[in-house]
Amino acid sequence: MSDNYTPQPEHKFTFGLWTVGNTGRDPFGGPVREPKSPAELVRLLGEVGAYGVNFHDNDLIPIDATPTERDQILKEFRKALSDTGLVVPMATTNLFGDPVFKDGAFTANDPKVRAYALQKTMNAIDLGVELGAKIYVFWGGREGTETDASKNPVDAIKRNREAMNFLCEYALDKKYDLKFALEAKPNEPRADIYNPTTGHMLAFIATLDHPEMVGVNPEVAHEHMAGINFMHGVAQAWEAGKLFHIDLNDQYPGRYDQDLRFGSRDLKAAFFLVKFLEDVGYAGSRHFDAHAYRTEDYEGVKDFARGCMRTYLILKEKAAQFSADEEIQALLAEINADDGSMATYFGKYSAEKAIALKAQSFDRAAIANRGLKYERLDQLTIDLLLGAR
Ligand code: GLT
Ligand code: MN
Ligand code: MN
Repeated sequence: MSDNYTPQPEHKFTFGLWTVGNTGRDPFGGPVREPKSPAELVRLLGEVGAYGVNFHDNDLIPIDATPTERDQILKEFRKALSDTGLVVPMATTNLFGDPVFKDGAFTANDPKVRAYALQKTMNAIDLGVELGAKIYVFWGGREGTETDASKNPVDAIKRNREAMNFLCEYALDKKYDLKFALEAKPNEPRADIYNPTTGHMLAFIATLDHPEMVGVNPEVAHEHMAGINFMHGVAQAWEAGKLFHIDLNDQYPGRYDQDLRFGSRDLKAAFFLVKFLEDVGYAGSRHFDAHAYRTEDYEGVKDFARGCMRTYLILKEKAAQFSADEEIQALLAEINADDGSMATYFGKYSAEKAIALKAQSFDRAAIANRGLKYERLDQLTIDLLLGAR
């Protein structure tokens, strides 16, 4: 049965192989689910109605696979894609799992590690493009420190920049139709990670040789770990033309990286995020970078995946309801009322404007006396979210 909450291809819901393939291992305990092959995971995603699947090079091809094993895995993966109709919109490199990356990849102090990271990424880009990826994510989970005695952060920034410039040139040289999306995270697995927030990433991108082909991949959990408003960061990326991809999940602030089901922790923040993405017409993947609770078997993993998409679609409906709600809209119109009397002072600077504005008198007390009705507006939003309107 199909309803408003049934995922459709146009919703662009995607999952990483590492998300539904997560076996529940954590720092305190081993796996609780048997691993599934990439092809099996594609079929699971097909069953729950996802549009696409993303992967790290080594989610698909183990780091030590032989060429024959590689061919066999790829054959089964392609077959599963064509049987289910799933596509591969994004790919990425695992630059954090292998012990060689214990001091980072592009920012490691050992030049052999830095060179190997570039080589591994070029190969992984080839693999991703071969399977159709148009977005390539860089999450530098190990690009950080435990002790700042080990590395000058300016060196780390320069090494990171050099690597990104090299890889942009590689993609251009190969004539790949590919854009890069940089994903920030403040900490974990390193004690501190460089470029810890989406805002830092945006500033870093502006310093690259090919900023036009590099954007961001903000993740809800990562900005919540930093205790900041995720939607504001997303909006800033969007306004700068840099929202190339998004990782949706949920997270309590101030804790380890929880990667909870989308909307399961802070529904109100999730609502304003969905509302933003839908209002501006964000056309990229809605990628769920989360995993099922460790308590679950694979039926629970499907419940988790279905839940992510269902919550998104319910919130999308709530966003439309917000825009159509007469009382809410009347309040917004009142709050944003503008009699035009100040228009002459805005826009581009001129000396005349500055003189006129300096001569203008303002009744501060009268202006400040006006109540802004945000309490009522917020409660109407809450009523709407709780189904009381
Ligand atoms: C890892 C991390 C995610 C990144 C993935 C891409 S891997 O699971 O926690 O946030 O998006 O490298
Ligand atoms: Mn992520
Ligand atoms: Mn995460």
